[in-house]
Amino acid sequence: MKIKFKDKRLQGIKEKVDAASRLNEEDGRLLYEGNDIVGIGSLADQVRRNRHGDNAYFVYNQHINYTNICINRCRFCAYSRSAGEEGAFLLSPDDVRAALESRNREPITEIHMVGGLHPSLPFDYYLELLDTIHGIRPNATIKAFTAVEIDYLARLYGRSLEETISCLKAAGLGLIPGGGAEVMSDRIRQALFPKKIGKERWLEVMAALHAAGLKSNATMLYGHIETIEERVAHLIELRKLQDKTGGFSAFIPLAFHSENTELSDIPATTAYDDLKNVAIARLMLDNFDHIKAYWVMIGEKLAQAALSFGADDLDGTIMEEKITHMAGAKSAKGLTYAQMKELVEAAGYIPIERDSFYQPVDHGC
Ligand code: V47
Ligand code: SF4
Repeated sequence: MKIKFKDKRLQGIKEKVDAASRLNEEDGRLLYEGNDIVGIGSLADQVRRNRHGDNAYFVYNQHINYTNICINRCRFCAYSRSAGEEGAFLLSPDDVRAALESRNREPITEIHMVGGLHPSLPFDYYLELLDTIHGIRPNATIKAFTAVEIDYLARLYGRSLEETISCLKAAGLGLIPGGGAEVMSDRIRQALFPKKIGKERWLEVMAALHAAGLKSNATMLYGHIETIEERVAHLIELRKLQDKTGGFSAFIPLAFHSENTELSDIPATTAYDDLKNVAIARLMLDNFDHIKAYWVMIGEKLAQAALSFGADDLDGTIMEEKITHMAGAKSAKGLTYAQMKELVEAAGYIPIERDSFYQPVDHGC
């Protein structure tokens, strides 16, 4: 396919993309530095179409946040509270049961559950959460606990990573969400999330999860203090681990929202940067099948446009999102099945309801 680039330097990148030859650090920098958004988007769309044609995926899912009590208190997080602070919450397994039962007429196939690092819950609490969800939704995949939470559980309860993962898996854990790596840079970690695990441990936990047969996603939180070089290095680290394990399913760029955080003077990301992050992920992460446009963070309308800039997935119905809305997100808190389908169709794509492993779902109706 011929593309007329405004930025002629993209021609060299197109030649590599056409030859299925891997983009390097310098290519990544050039893509981020340039301003030919249509050129970058067209290249990403070419790769996306080769993999997925006109298909665009979404999942019928429900988010549960079991606690916002967290000992890490990352500077970019509006969601977390310290124990005893106003606004702190902790759901009991019965509360989780009630949240799931309030939706029990809907054919939900995935429960997405994450929380803060609570200082004092017994390990059995986490097993009970999984057991409760499994009891109510035996056919749904439980996508829960980021690499940060899994590392924490292993350390807090004195078990090895492998033993911790094995217990959680036996209790019903089916897939791991991508959060927690933020941007893999010691500089940014020191400045924004000094108590959170660093790059090496995040990658180690992900590798252990993949070795245990669990798939995971990966994310990058952008739009705060990170440089272009740090974004590119982050993508390359993910790509390297994916070469080794093949365990990543989707990559999700996460647009930073600053309201109610210590970084509230940082302006919202632009649509331009949001689309660029989707497109560049598609081009750099040549070994990732799926690039998600997370409508919660970039808005429903831009997520539709992102389907033509490299994304093939819109995440899902979600029901009630907290992390981004506490930081000022203006998107809906959840969407219906019909709205998800309509978003995809109105953008000119074929809506495919998928399960957590990108298999088409047929509700038989
Ligand atoms: O790791 C926290 C991010 C992540 C803010 O795997 C913020 O399918 C923006 O990982 N502004 C958790 N982002 C969410 C997450 C996720 C979401 C949707 C789908 C999947 C998936 C994973 O949320 C955290 C952090 O990077 N986050 N605060 C904020 N103020
Ligand atoms: Fe805790 Fe996660 Fe918020 Fe950091 S981003 S403070 S680890 S809930």
